[in-house]
Amino acid sequence: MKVVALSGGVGGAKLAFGLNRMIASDDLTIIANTGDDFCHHGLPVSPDIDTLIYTLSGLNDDVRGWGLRDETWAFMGALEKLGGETWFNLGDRDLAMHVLRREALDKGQSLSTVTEYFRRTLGISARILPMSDTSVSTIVETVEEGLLPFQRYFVQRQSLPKVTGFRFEGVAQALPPSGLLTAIQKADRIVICPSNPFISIDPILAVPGIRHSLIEASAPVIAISPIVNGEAIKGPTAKMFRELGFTPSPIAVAEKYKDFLNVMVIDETDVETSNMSKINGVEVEVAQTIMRTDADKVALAEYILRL
Ligand code: FO1
Repeated sequence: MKVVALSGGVGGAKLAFGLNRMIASDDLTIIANTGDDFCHHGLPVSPDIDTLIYTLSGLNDDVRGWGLRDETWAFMGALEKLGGETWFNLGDRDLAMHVLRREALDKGQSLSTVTEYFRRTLGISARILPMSDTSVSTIVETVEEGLLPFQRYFVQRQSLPKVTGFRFEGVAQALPPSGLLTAIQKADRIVICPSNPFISIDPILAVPGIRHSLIEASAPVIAISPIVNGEAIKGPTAKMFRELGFTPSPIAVAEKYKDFLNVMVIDETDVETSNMSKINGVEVEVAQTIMRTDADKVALAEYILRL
């Protein structure tokens, strides 16, 4: 079965891990958000691609959610002594991927080529495709501090400023890598991972051609709600819904995807929606969507593939 999954970082990568266990071949294509990407200390950081690569290769730090397990931080300590900026942490081991990515991009390779190299080298069977080979930058519109580049908002300001909207700079000129739109057309199943709809999935949908190919796709599109009982499992998703004037719930998530969504999978503990059969015409399916263990990730993936 050919499966395409749209994913952000931590929550999405958990389900991607399960899907990768279930489909041990390149029949699985994961489309990664690159709106969080930025250049830091001269190095190109692609947080969601990094998280997917580390999670699918089993090298990730499960507690932090990003970066490598057993990481050390000597580089950050040395940087601090020299008065460098330390609000964004690059671990000693994590530096290797960033230095190699810098070298590859400087030689003229595309982000998709270097991502393909990393996933093959680390033995990941799924294809991981950046949503675009050209740069797209998420900018957060905030009440207190005006426009903030994504990582300044998310990491430096801990998602505290109140959001009024989002911009995806460069998205009008963005180019999906070769094979991305064909993968959607040929898929038997399309999965929207339980990632933040505003900052992880919307940037992917904004890349020219992607939303349209989801609307036109012959495969069913299945989303997993990142909201359970009015709160996000991790991160600022629920806060963003509230600040933008919506009540955070699977209904609000389904509303965002209504032009292409066929099935919304909600958590069995969600009081408001777990007994609904449809949300605005979208089929509702109920499962255990909270993924604490690897077994949970595989079980949710198996459930989605059986739907
Ligand atoms: N997240 C943090 O909260 N603090 C960090 O210092 C940090 C460093 C970092 C380095 C590499 C990388 O790939 C990701 C990193 N992240 C960090 C995670 C990341 O910035 C966010 O989780 C995502 O952008 C949101 O999906």
